Amino acid sequence: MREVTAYTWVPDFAQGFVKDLRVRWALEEAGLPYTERLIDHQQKLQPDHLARQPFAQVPVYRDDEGELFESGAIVLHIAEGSPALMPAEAAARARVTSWAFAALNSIEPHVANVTGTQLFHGEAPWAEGYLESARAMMNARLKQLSRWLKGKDYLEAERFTAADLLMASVLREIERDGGFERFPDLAAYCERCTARPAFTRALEAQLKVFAAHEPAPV
Ligand SMILES: N[C@@H](CCC(=O)N[C@@H](CS)C(=O)NCC(=O)O)C(=O)O
Repeated sequence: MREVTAYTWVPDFAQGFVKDLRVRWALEEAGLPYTERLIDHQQKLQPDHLARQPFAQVPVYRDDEGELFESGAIVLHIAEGSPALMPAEAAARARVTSWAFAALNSIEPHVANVTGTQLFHGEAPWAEGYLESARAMMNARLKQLSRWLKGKDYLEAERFTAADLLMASVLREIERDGGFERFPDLAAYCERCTARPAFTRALEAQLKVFAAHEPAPV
């Protein structure tokens, strides 16, 4: 069995971006069926969920081998057993792990500083000044990533891996705010990854849940 814990519903700005999408995408790429365990924003605070995800977040993933949290760890776990997401050779597998950490540790925090400030603190008096420096930091990282990807379709040579899945998941956050204007090559890379049918299926699966749990208008 494979089970993904996700939210019943989130506000519009988050729909299509909740991080269970990464897990759904990995499972779709691997061709592995799964069931959903849906929770709301009260249930995420309850002891039984905190025992599964200490930070009151989603996703959580369960399969016959055990239970995991953190989307990156889950995607790598799924990739371990999936040739669609992970090369066979040991050195190449280790490179995928390097790039997975790079996506989540070297790129995502800078992206989150910008997008989180825009979404949650856009009106704050300090936002404009902070965003200027946060954007500069993010763009410095994106420039380095762009340099690495020059002449490559994917992070490691010819083929899509779990690392591209995570990197594209991070880059999509920038794309929605027009942050790719200076990086058309990264926009093309992100598009190449998210044009995959497995991504479309994963996105549809997430959005279908939200549509089914849309709160009644007040
Ligand atoms: N590092 C975690 C982050 C998970 C995360 O940010 N989850 C969000 C939804 S995308 C969440 O559940 N937020 C609710 C909260 O923090 O209270 C991962 O990648 O799994």
